[in-house]
Amino acid sequence: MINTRITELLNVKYPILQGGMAWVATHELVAAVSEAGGLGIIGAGNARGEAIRHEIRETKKLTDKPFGVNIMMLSRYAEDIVGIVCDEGIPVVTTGAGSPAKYIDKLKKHNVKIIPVVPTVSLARRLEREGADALIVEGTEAGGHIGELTTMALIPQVVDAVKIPVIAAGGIADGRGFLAALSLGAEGVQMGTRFVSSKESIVHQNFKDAIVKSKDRDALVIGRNTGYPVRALKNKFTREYTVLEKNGATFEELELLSSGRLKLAVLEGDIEKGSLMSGQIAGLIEDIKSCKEIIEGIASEAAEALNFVDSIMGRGGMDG
Ligand code: TUI
Repeated sequence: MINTRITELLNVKYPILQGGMAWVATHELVAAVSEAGGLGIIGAGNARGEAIRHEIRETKKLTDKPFGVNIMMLSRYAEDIVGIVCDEGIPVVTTGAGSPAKYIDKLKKHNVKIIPVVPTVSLARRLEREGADALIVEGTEAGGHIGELTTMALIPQVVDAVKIPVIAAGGIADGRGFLAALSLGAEGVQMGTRFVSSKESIVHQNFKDAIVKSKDRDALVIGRNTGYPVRALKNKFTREYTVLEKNGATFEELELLSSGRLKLAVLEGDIEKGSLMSGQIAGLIEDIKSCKEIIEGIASEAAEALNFVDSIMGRGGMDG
């Protein structure tokens, strides 16, 4: 039994969220995570509103458990999707790649809980003031678009700066990471890469195999100069990008090179030309498991990790 303000807020058995990843987090994965007792989250990415309405309806056919929608703030359809989420009675929205401040009032009016991803203490403070219900605090270990600070350093600083509950993300894929996040004061975790490499994700087998094969230093950052750094597994695409970046390519040239690359990896399994967005924890992932195995595994591994800590600290704590 895991009980935190996040399990209460989201009405879920486990305080484990699945990152709302573009192309990856479709109804199949989302329903599997929610059915397993976590919170599945549809990744809207750059998709049009009607495509997301379709994903929502398909998810509802597969589960009657709560699930959310992630709205990517750089998307030109973000506002449309806010409207659709309110229409469809979705209980929770997460956001990424920018501040959702201008949508908070509308979401609140429709009883939608709002949980922004934040990469800094200052944005965490601001969004708490503006009415966020909780925060996903994401370290630079994460995959996709990232901030600069590590999970280890950022989580306790945000926990001390705000009163609303914090969900840790970036670098977590098992029960040890989950327990570590709780130790830092988080009341839940969000995982992306671990769920990309799950049985139920629709990601092409080549991409899943690349995660399983990857080692500690394989998930690197491209696009630091553009202001939109992205972490992905190294391959032909990241090498080409890095060369262009070093040679002073313009933002537009780099955009053009990146366009369509995530879809290429996820749907077509092109692991050389595609963008294999993954976190640093990819190196830890050794097998493809079902979402139920992942989530239940985390609960039992966390209990084991706690026993290990207990054996060091002495049961009954430091004084015992
Ligand atoms: O959003 C993500 N991960 C993503 S979004 C994405 S699509 C994309 N591709 C290329 C460039 C940009 C986007 C692929 N992966 N994770 C959550 C996240 N949000 N990480 C960092 C942030 C973030 C960054 C800045 C959140 C807020 C923010 O605010 C800046 C400001 O003050 O407005």
